Amino acid sequence: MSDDKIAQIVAEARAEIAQCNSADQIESLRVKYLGRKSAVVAVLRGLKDLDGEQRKAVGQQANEAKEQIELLLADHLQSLGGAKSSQNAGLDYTLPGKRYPEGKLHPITRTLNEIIDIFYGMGFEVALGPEVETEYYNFGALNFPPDHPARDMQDTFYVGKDTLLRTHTSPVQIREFEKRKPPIRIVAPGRSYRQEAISARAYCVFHQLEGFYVDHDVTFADLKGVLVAFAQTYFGDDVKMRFRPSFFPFTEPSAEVDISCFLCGGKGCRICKHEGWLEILGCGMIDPNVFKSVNYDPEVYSGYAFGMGIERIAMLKYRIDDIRLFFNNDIRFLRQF
Ligand code: 2NL
Repeated sequence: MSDDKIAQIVAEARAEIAQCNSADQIESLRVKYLGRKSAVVAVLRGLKDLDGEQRKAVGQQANEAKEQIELLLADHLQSLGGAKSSQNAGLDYTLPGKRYPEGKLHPITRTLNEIIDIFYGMGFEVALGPEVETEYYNFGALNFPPDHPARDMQDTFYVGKDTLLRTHTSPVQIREFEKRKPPIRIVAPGRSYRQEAISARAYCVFHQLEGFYVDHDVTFADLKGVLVAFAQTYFGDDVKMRFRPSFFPFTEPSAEVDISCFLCGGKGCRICKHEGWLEILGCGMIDPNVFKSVNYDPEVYSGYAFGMGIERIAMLKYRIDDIRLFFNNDIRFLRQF
């Protein structure tokens, strides 16, 4: 077939397509010009009988003709659609879509969610409470003596004579104790505030997750079981755990808890400062005086409680060396999570 012949087919197709006023007509022209029995396809089929040079030239022309006719059909179909319904007027469904920027969770939100999920899976409910608290809920009910240094204005943000920004999430737990009866198994995540000298390790705002379980006959062994399960789920099955005696006003006995360094496996590295251990949380058996503040009989009930700083956990997990990065909202930092 000659160049002229191919050009003529395209011209005929163009004229016929222009006359169409329905999608069905367009479809029958698609069959006529591009279907199995069409002239263009016949040319493409006959290529195998041509010699090298000719095959290349004719093949190229036939393919261009096919593309042109396809385009004419698509364009006309679209103009028909536009006339029929104003909704998709001028819409070209073949254009590439718009890319919308992807949002991300803040690394602290993400860390909190992951930790909450682990405790939720072990039967803990989630409770929230106010960030502005009274001295009683933040300190008094938790067995802080009246002259305890943490109550000092140096350490706590007071917003009134008796009101302050909570320095931990423990008041949420006191409020839950008052509202309900054991057995209670709860985690309380949220923002806390401390008036501290700001540095790479300390900031005036941080996030805490505290948890507790109160029932008959709750023991330190129950606490250990839950914390080991948490640490192995979050940091990896191989992590070991160590409990060091410590002191908190609201628990007795109390312990600080380390995990074996998940980076070096306990051999010693930069992250664990060559100790082989990383401190991740504090815990203990709830002090009888805390039970007395909420009218639970400490002879009837016992319970454990624990608390962890989320920034600290996230810094270990993602190897971040300055806590302030979580609060600057530098998009270059946040994008990495
Ligand atoms: C830490 C240590 C801890 C608790 C928090 C708690 C709460 C109630 C009663 C008893 Cl209502 N205890 N919470 C107990 C032990 C340790 O936190 O290092 N936090 C960052």
